[in-house]
Amino acid sequence: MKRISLTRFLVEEQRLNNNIPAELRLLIEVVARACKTISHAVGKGALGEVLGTAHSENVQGEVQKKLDILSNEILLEANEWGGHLAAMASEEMETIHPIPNRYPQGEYMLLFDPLDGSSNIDVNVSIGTIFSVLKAPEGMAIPTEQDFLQKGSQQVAAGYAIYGPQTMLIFTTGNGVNCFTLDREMGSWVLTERNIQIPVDTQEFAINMSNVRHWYPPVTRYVDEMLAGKTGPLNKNYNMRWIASMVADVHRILHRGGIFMYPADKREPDKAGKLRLMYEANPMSMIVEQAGGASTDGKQRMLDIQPHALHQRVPVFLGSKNEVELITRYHAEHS
Ligand code: AHM
Ligand code: MG
Repeated sequence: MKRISLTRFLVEEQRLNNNIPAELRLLIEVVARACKTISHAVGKGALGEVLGTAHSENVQGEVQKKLDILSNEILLEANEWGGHLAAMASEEMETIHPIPNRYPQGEYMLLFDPLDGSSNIDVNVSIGTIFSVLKAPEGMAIPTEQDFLQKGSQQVAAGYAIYGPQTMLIFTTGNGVNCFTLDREMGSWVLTERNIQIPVDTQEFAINMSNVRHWYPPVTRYVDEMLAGKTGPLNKNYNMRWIASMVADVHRILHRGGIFMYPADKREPDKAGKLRLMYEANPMSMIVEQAGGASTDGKQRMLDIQPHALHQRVPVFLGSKNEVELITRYHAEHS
């Protein structure tokens, strides 16, 4: 197999398609390097004394794990000094993190969920890092939280690293989705899949079924129809998978098709669901669309939503195009 490194891929991509400016290339390489460090810490587990809770809460009131905090610090430190960023924002930090003025300011802003799937950390199940890249406002002004509130369609890059049996990096700069595997001996990212495409039809769904009693009618209807199988209205038998790591569930869907759902439910008066628009839904939606899939909040295209808060939550329906269109239609019919 001819080995194409991440660096070579990025340089050639810039040369051929001119869609990865030099600073963005640097940004992706730095994020990839940080993910390698996180992967190393995750891989050590109890031997690195990184498992367990940190006895602190994040801005959403969720208990933080030691690895949540460590991964956040690794990403901040790696990205502060390179001159490619103007500011960062993280699921684990209440407010934005402007680049300290001892370092040069760059033209991009980076958002991340440093370690997604926290409930899986201590049980050795796949977890990941999700990232999203936006352009900073023109001029040299220090970005504010308001500057981050851009629609997902404004993202210039999005990706995730998955820490599973293999460590992989999947990202898009708006020109398809490519996958790199970490060669642990060499310490380098190697291109292992080009232009991933999600099958438009599927017989697999992912949802936390324990919440069934809290769902709204469009979701109950859709899941009931899937469970009815071949003799039901959808005319096929479905299988279910739920890893409880969005990164791992989306990774599976990218490769074999499927629909991932985290709906809003009756427990939350604001009908927002669990997942975060800026750190989870938007980057995953860009990846899924670039792979030929679809993503909505049940009502509209995810990437068209105008954010109103940094830590905003949103219902998520993404994956194989025909299924996402169906559940979105059910929402319209029940409204
Ligand atoms: P996290 O960012 O705190 O880890 O939460 C997000 C995760 C997703 O990865 C996953 O899809 C979901 O929460 C699992 O939720 P549940 O606990 O309801 O299964
Ligand atoms: Mg998360």
